[in-house]
Amino acid sequence: MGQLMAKLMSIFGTQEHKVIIVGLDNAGKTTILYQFLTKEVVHTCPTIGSNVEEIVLRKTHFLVWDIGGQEALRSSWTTYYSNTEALRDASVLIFANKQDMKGSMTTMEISQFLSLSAIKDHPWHIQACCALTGEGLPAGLQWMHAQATAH
Ligand code: G3D
Repeated sequence: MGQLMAKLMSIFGTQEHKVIIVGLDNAGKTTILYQFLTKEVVHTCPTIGSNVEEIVLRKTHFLVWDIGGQEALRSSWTTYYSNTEALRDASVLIFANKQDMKGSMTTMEISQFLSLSAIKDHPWHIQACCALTGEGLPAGLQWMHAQATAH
């Protein structure tokens, strides 16, 4: 059945990819997701749940789970990982949000601080953005789309 669905989806040109958003409280996760949902370049489906939204970009469906960042919830993160492609072909997109704020770290500084260059087994990309204006978000989404359709 799963294979049949995969075949049908490939015939009709739609692919679904599960995405999880993690980050500290107040980082801007909800604002970023909201920006994606309100931009005209992206078609969205009605809200699936309080923290699950579907974003469709050029026939590629992203089922996006904002699973919050509160420490108390972190032990439950792994329950969201099944079928996220997170453990196998995961790509990691880091949004360096709040670039409008004075003193915000640059992508270069964040890369060094998080030792991102040490990530060798997954493609990763750091994208400067400002979720309030939406600046930088389309570029991040394009990267995500390119990664998703490359596999
Ligand atoms: P979270 O979902 O990660 O917890 P939110 O974070 O999306 O709720 O955002 C937390 C606060 O940061 C919000 O402010 C939001 O407006 C603000 N914020 C998000 N992105 C940016 C940004 O790029 N620049 C600036 N300056 N602020 C941003 P409030 O005041 O509503 O709590």
